[in-house]
Amino acid sequence: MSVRIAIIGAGIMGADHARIVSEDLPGATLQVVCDASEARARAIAQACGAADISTDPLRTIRRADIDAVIIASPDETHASLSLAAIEAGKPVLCEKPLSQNAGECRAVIDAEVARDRRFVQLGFMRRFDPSYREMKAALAEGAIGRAIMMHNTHRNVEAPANFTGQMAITNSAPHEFDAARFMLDADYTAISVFQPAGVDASKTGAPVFMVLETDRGQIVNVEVNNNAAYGYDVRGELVGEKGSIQLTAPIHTRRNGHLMAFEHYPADWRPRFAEAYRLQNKAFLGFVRTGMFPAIAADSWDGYCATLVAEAGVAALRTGMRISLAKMDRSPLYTARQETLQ
Ligand code: ISE
Repeated sequence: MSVRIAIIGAGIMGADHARIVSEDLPGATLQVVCDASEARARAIAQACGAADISTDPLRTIRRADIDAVIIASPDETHASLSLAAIEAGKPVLCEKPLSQNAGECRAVIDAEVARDRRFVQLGFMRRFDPSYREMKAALAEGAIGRAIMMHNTHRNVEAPANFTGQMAITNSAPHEFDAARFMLDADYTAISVFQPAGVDASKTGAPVFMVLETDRGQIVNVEVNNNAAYGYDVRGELVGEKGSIQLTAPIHTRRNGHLMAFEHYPADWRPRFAEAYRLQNKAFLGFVRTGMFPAIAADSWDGYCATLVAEAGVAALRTGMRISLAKMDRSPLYTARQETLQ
């Protein structure tokens, strides 16, 4: 039987998930599109052939004709809606961040631990991206020896209007916090945050440069520039003792002319990570079907770790200090890796 999915939030990512479920996910049915705006829910539902629409997320989650939920509503609703899905016993694919508040992430973890089951697959989709996967596989094969540093660059064309000064750290950078932590198989011990002189820090999307230290002695740096103007550009380089591995974006053509070469940059993250989203959502469908949490997916614990670093990053930016992070013991629920993805 087809897995009936509700999408909560019909903004940029909700619409993309609706498209993936309806076009690219055999075995899944787009049952309900729910949004605070009925008109937006209807538009996406019509475009993607959803059976129904709603403006009430809690009722949607509890509906008997819903097997699983994709949460793509604003960041501040992610944790409470994940909790509602856990209470209803339904698996969730929740967009990142799990919350911008570590206490709220903890509440989700507590709810899962109480039920001795993971329900939340967190949308750190870069773990599924072929370039990050190849980097991780090459590292595991010993191609560059011991990994000692990772450089990360994350640029958007323009920060969305609802962005605050902190969201470079709490909304954008969590992708790198998670990707580097996953790549290096390490936890962070400290973060320092720098900002170029003269930028208006209260302005949406002011650039930040972060330096993180891991419990395995590695250094990770992350530049987030949400007003880079020229295109969506994510770069990464993993440096080992015997070599380095750079990510490359899926570019299909290069134009040559006028003594120059041109490559195309996408306007936002969706084309760059289209395959990552597709593979992530496919893994989620497998999770719903089998109950086995996908081996490489991020869970609530990973979301909690990213939010803790983000909170420390915000404090580091405010105070100009290097902020240490305490070592934490994770519940055995989050150490189990049951499923191997093909
Ligand atoms: C946005 O929320 C995303 O998740 C995108 O992947 C990221 O590139 C962007 O910076 C975030 O603001």
